[in-house]
Amino acid sequence: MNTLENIAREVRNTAHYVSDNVANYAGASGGTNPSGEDQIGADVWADSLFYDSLAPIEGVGEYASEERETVTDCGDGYTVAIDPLDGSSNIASNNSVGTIVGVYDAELPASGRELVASIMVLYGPYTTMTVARNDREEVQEYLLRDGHSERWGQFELPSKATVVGLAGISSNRSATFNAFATELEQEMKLRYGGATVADLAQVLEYGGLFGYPRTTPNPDGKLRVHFESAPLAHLVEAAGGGSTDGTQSILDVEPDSLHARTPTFLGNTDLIDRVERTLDE
Ligand code: FDP
Repeated sequence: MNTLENIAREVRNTAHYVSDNVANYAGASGGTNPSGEDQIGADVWADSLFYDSLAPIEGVGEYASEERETVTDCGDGYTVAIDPLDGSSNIASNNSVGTIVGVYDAELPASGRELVASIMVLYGPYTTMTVARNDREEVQEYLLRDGHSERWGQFELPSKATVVGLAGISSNRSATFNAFATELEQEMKLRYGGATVADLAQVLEYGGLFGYPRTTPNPDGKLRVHFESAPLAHLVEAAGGGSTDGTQSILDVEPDSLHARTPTFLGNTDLIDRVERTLDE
């Protein structure tokens, strides 16, 4: 089994465990993550589970996590960058959360062009894992249940766009962006929950656009390039969609630090073009 298969297998095994046990950590509080945000106990717990399963894999050279200040050296090979529990502020209200994994053939900081694989796990009413690998043609979706995974079919973004989910309080967004958001909400159904993986899953299933723009509190956007934006852009682009930071594919964003952020838009390519035309004005 090669390294990418071992990584996918360990993500799957750990995701089963997270899915079965996350309720035990729902109310637990944690510290502060390297981006200065409150962690809940589940963030720290999930990070240590994924570290224990991914760092020992032969061919994994570095483990980087949204929950850790620095990269941990663990041998020679790929850098695994992970958001162990994306959208964890949704746990208190018992809404969906996810895990995002990017496998880079480079040390960080690195652009998404160095990604060789991306994985997204969605802990919803049931748990799914979606995998894009540069050595595979198709994006594969798996259903995780009863301790094993079943292939669920290949993933391709629907050509018709029907849902839109845009983050941020409108008074914290630009007037240009708000006018664009109103336009989109007249054309498509609003689907926004506040966990990137879950919101993106709507777009992957129904076609549309997910976006976290620049806001007053987060002038560079909120999502982190290495842990969220680039791996998800890699996955969406492999599924036939597009990504942009407003001017270029997110895969071309060159982060200057481990926890760098970027405005993030993911979805159907015609909508990504419209985002770029609008934000360029
Ligand atoms: P969370 O802080 O709950 O972990 O970047 C993490 C993230 O969730 C994304 O999953 C989500 O899209 C976004 O932050 C939501 O943030 P706000 O509710 O602060 O806008």
